[in-house]
Parts: sequence; C-alpha cells; structure tokens
Amino acid sequence: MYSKEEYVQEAEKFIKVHHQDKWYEKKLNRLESIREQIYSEGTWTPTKDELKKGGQMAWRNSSRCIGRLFHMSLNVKDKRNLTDENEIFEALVEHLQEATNEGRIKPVMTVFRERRKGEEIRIWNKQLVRYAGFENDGVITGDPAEVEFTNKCIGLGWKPKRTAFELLPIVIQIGNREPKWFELPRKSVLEVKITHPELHFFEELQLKWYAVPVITDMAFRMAGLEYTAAPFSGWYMGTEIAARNLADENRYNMLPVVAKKMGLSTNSRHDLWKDRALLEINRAVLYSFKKAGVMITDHHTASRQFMKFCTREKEAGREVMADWSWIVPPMSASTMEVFHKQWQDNVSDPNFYYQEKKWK
Ligand code: HEM
Ligand code: NRG
Repeated sequence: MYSKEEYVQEAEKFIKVHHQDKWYEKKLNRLESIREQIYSEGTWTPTKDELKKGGQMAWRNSSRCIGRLFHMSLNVKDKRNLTDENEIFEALVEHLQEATNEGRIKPVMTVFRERRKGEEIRIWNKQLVRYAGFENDGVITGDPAEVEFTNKCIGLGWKPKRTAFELLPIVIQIGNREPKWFELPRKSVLEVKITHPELHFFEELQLKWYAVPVITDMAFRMAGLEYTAAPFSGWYMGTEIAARNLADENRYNMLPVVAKKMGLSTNSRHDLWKDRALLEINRAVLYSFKKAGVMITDHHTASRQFMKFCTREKEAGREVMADWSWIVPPMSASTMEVFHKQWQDNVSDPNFYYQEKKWK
C-alpha cells in the first residue's frame, strides 16, 4: 500500500514524462491539483488525455508484445463513470464492435473505474471472446483451456449446447456482489472459417476462430493507479491461432488430424510430420483471414515491425524492454531477426499485470 506522498510521487513521475513537450508552468499547476486531490480524496483522476497516454505507454512497456510499433494508434475509451454490471456489459459489446470494425481491426482499450474509487470491477473471462470446453469421461469437446471456467459458468446458471466452438458468456463482478453473466450478441462477434488455398479437406474439419483477441483479465496500472478492468485488443498474429490455439496438445490438438488428412505417416518423428502439418495450418489461418477481409499479421511481418519499433525507441532515447521467449514467434524462429537479438527485461509502469482470479 502506498502512502499519500508516494501516490503524489508516482503521479509526478507520470506527469513529468507526459508533459515533456509542454509548458513547465502548466506541469507544475497540474501536479499541484493532483496533490490536492490525493490529500483530500485519497486518489486522483487522470484527464482523458492522460489516460490515453497512460494506455499507450502501458502497451509500449509490455515486454511480451511483438505488436508495439503501433502503440501510438491505441484508442482509449473512458468508461470510468460506469457503476453497474449491465452498463459495463454494454460497454464491452461496444468495445468489441468498435475494435472489430468489420474486419479493419483497430487497437482499442476500455478503462473502467479505478480500484480505489469504489468496489473493484472484475471481468472473470480471460478474453471477451473465447470458446467453452467440456469434459465428458476424459474426452474434451471445445477448448481444453476453458474447461474449468466453463464449469464455473454452468454453476452460475449458464446452459450450454456443448459444441466445439461455443461462445462463453461474459461474467462481471463488482466488489463482493454476486457475479452477473451475459451472452454476447452473435452479430457482434466476427469469426473466420478456416479453409486452405490448396488442401480442400480443411473445410471438412470445420475449424474457425474469432477475429479479435480482447484481453479482459489483466490489470492496467499507471502512476500509482490500478484499473482492475481495462480490456485491450489489437489484431492477431497468425501463429497465435495456428501454432498454439489450434495446434497445442492441450488445446485443439489438430496436428495429428491434419497430418493424417495430408496422407502423412505419423509413425516417425524423424519425418517431421508435425512440422509439415503445422505449416499448413498456419497457411490456412492466414489465407482464411485475408480472404474474409479480417486483419491479421504473419510472424515475419510482425518480427520486422518489432525491429522497427526497437529502432524508433532508440531514436527517442528509450531502451526497449522485451521478453525474448514471448517475442520470438512459436515457429520458424531462426528465420526472423528477433531470434538473433537480446533485450533487457525490466518491468516499468505504466504496464499490464496478471491479477489473482476472483473465481478460483
Ligand atoms: C502479448 C501481438 C496489440 C499488449 C502479445 C503476443 C503477441 C502479440 C503475439 C504474445 C501472445 C502469446 O504468446 O500468447 C500483438 C499484435 C497486436 C497487439 C499483433 C496488434 C495490434 C496489443 C495491444 C496491447 C497489447 C493493443 C495493449 C494495449 C500485450 C500484452 C501482452 C501481449 C500485455 C502479454 C500478455 C500476457 O502476458 O499474457 N501481443 N499485440 N498488445 N500484448 Fe500484444
Ligand atoms: N495468444 C492469445 C492472445 C494474446 C494477445 N495477443 C494479441 N493481443 N494479439 C490468443 O488468443 O491466441 N492483442 O491485443 O492484439
């Protein structure tokens, strides 16, 4: 827990960076008003402009994110005034629609009330759109990573159809109140059917994925303030879906299925059947998103953009912090420049943080 003076110091650090290019006088006035607010109310309220800058800096400081070249384009929606679950749910749907933008995806963050401004707001889901997972006699239908959360939703009264790509409800909790759950309107969730430019059996597999990853379970911290609900989203890099969500053994585990359909023998690891199947799933995802007019990036482009971000940051006099094991994409690593680099990885605020789950 910070003391009041520590809150003032955190605010001061932030305001100094934010107002680098502005009048010194103005900066001092702003700090004076922040100090007064902290001493009278125990917290302070960033302006919309400061909040936006804080969000962009948090993205810029996210050492595991390869997409940071675009941090200045982050659109920050100020929903700090909302106090009830229904309104918050509406704002989440609005976020999804605005970010999706019919496939021309825009980076967006929505900020809800700060922790010390009232009862804590939490979104239980990992992401706004995720597919449920169901276990029955050791057999899993849907996304194995969501089995536990799916059971929790069923416990809250959700009635699923138990299909492989079933949208989970959104669960919102304020303080210690009963959590409330909501179904996303179908039309606000853009999804892409996965097909392949040459391998037509992909249609039979009936795979799909959603267009926009909206992370809902991380806390956004800036200048000593903590926003426990501040969902953010950009667009996908193909490997996230194709090399992990659809391929990992503890996710949709499609490599053996695709390899068999390709007519490959799965007896010898030495034949690299996994690598060949992995490549084709990745081609299928990139091809399908492109065909559907939904923005996505391939890992080679993302790697180059990240290197450009590093150059620009250096020019701006800032050192880039990066977590190599997350930045390097999960396939064809050594073909990309990022594989051959090293970075420091110290955490600095503003940033996004994991927080303890409320439902476990
Ligand atoms: C992580 C790409 C936008 C913040 C990641 C990862 C990728 C990625 C590939 C690693 C994910 C994984 O391995 O599971 C992109 C792309 C974007 C984008 C292509 C397109 C614009 C954003 C935005 C924010 C953000 C808008 C925040 C405002 C983060 C954070 C992580 C991350 C905090 C780490 C998540 C964790 O620790 O679980 N990003 N990102 N990214 N990204 Fe981005
Ligand atoms: N790997 C996760 C999503 C993590 C964040 N990735 C982004 N973020 N692209 C998945 O769903 O596969 N973003 O804000 O765009």
